[in-house]
Amino acid sequence: MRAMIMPVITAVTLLPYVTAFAKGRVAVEAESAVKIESPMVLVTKDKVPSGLKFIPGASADAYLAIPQGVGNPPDNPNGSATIEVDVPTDGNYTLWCRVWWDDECGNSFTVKIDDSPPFLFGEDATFKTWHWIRYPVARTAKPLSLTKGKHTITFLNREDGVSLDQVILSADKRFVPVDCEKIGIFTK
Ligand SMILES: [Ca+2]
Ligand SMILES: [Ca+2]
Repeated sequence: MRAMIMPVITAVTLLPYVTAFAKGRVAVEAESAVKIESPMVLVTKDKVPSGLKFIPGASADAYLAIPQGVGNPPDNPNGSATIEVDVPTDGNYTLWCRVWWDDECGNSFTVKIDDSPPFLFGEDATFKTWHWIRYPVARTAKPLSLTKGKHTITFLNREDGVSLDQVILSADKRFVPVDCEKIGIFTK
């Protein structure tokens, strides 16, 4: 009898552990944005807005940019992109973005998820190369708590001279994007 009961007890005790380490992520191209407001622009290898130079190495040869010199708040409060994502599971998420920063006055966005209060994204010191950065930065900080289903991520103009290539929301704390990442919804 004892041998038959034990496995049942083990399975029940493991459940909270599994939930706490929920995985899953959604990865999209920034240029899949459903709404792009000037001076945020779409840049593709074949169609580069005047005054801009195409930055090679972007996934799918396309990205979003706020060109250097167009101005930023408070002088120019405009410029945004809204991206829709389908979150695979309820969970605590890290936002990862593949970005290109021109310089220390072009290394951040203001980001909003749905109607959440806006937060500062970026301000790292890696310039003139495509690289991945995350929010929240510290693993101890409060992650983004999201429900399964559709959500919008809005990138707002905070500094000009910034580009955005890919966007990932990941519930897996151990997931770290490397180069151009596969697009899609991953449940493990
Ligand atoms: Ca700038
Ligand atoms: Ca891209």
